[in-house]
Amino acid sequence: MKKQILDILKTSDDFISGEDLSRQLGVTRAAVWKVIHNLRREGYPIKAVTNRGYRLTSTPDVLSRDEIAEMLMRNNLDSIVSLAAFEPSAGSTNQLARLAADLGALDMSLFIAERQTAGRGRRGKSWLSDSQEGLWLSLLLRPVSEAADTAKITLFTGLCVTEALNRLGAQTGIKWPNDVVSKVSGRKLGGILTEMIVEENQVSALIIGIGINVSTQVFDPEIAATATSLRLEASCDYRRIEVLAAILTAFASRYPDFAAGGWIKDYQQLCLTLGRQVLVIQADGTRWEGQATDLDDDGELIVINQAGEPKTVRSGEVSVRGLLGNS
Ligand code: BT5
Repeated sequence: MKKQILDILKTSDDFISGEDLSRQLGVTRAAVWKVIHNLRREGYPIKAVTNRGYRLTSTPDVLSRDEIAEMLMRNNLDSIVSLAAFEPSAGSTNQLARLAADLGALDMSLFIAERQTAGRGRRGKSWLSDSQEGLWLSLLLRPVSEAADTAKITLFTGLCVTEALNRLGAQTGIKWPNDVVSKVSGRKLGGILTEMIVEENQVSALIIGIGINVSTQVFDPEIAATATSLRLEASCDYRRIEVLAAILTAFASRYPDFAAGGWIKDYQQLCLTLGRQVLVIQADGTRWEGQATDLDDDGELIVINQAGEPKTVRSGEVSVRGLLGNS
């Protein structure tokens, strides 16, 4: 009944009386009132006026199981993606996915938390996400194609996310390998963390974690100088459900071509690192500078060092000069 009442409110331009709702649905007015009360608690701004009834005053930024299920259907994604978990709060959606993988979760299972209390970045770094102001999700993939390693799928996902955000009117690019950054401010809008589950020397699942700051206006001091959100960049409101729809649509439409690799040239177009002076910080702490010129077929970065020699950068961390967010 909740979904029916919500659908009626969403499609009606005027107030609708409790009596009409109770008649249409064949329930008591008290039952209608209870549902309205619960919808308000979920965040739907429903105005109630005596003798007129109820009206949804705006389309709110509500993320719920029902909203996600409906969005998947609307975008013909329901046969591709299955919502495996939606939690008001979780440590990390990648962790939720990992536990579900052990229990046999299927390909394209989606895990979402409205807030994360222990969000993770790469190499033990943290991802600050203890608020409903962003989209925090993980996608579990399996069986894993031959071509899928964590590095490549991370780049691929970065491409899909960036294209999706740009389709929504943002101006974003990718800082190699996994930062989604604003082309305007150079600040970090989102990031991707891919983890691999290996069983008996075989990759049994890949977990792709995606974090996007959507409506944040004030950041934790730790990242205040380097982070940004869709809201801050575009000065307009985005709803998490539309960002989710755009990302899943982009991913689902490109994924069949992932193994063929032709997408690397599209990644290059959006990669803000190419053509820039970069500081390469290797895993052992060694630092050197050079000019990032290209990506090879595996998505590894080619950097010309100061002696003019091309070097392939794989595991070292690259920070890009001239851009903020050199995390
Ligand atoms: C990343 O790591 O950028 C990967 C972020 C992945 C987050 C998603 S959310 C869903 C899923 N569940 C998880 O637990 N994680 C994934 P890295 O490149 O290592 O960047 C981490 C650095 O980004 C931190 O050290 C901070 O400097 C910065 N940072 C942390 N939180 C941020 C935020 N909300 N916005 C912008 N920058 C942030």
